[in-house]
Amino acid sequence: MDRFNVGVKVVQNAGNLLRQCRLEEAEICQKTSHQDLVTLWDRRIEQLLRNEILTAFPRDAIVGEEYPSEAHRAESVTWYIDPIDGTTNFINQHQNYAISVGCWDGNKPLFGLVLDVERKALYWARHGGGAWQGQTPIHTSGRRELSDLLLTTPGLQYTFLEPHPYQERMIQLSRKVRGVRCLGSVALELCEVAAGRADLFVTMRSSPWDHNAARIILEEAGGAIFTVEGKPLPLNQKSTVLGLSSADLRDYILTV
Ligand code: 2AM
Ligand code: CA
Repeated sequence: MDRFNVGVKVVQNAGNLLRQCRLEEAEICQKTSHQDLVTLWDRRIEQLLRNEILTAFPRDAIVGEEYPSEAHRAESVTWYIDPIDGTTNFINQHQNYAISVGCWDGNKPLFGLVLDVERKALYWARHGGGAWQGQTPIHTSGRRELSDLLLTTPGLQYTFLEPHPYQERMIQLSRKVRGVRCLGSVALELCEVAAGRADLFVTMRSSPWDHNAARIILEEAGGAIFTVEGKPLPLNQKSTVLGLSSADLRDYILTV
């Protein structure tokens, strides 16, 4: 099996396990605060993903949320994995959370997989092969007027309420767009833009495992991704993120 097929199999196996699990209160821990949680299942699923990927491709590197990165190995291929993107949703809603697996060869995208676990919806893209939800091709929306656009952001407080250098710009943007939605998962929200159900995505904080799978899907769907300053999004660092249904919107959004 090639990397893509191994990735799909591993993500589906992990999704089947998560759908069946019943989370106990004692399995929830605080990482840095009561708003930054991790569960036993984040760790279990990351272990499962790591084991299955490394069994098939022992020379690949893995960058995941819950364990230290594997040192770079003989191959230049790196898998960016988030076992649960939207942990708070997983805990409180048992829906609107994803498994995210992005595979890159150096800085060249290979494929991205984002599984909306409870909806059993797999978003996927191979570089140069378009973007898909299951068997259906997906594409970003053609909306271009600011007043027609739907903005999605995973954390209302971080984007609009807490002070940061772009706060005033974000508040202005929220007044000019058609509406603001907040799902609580970077990967799923970028896929919402990829599928044309939202037009803009903004977050002040995202990690490589949050966005490195969905960014491939968004770009293959016709969209574009930058930092909120409109710069190229780094592959290996935490960053702000601006996701767009089209690269044409970049200058328009940056001057709001
Ligand atoms: P997580 O569920 O994997 O933690 C909403 O909280 C979104 O922001 C989720 O995608 C969440 O990922 C991500 N997120 C939460 N805390 C974060 C942090 N400190 N830095 C970057 N992303 C974070
Ligand atoms: Ca996570």
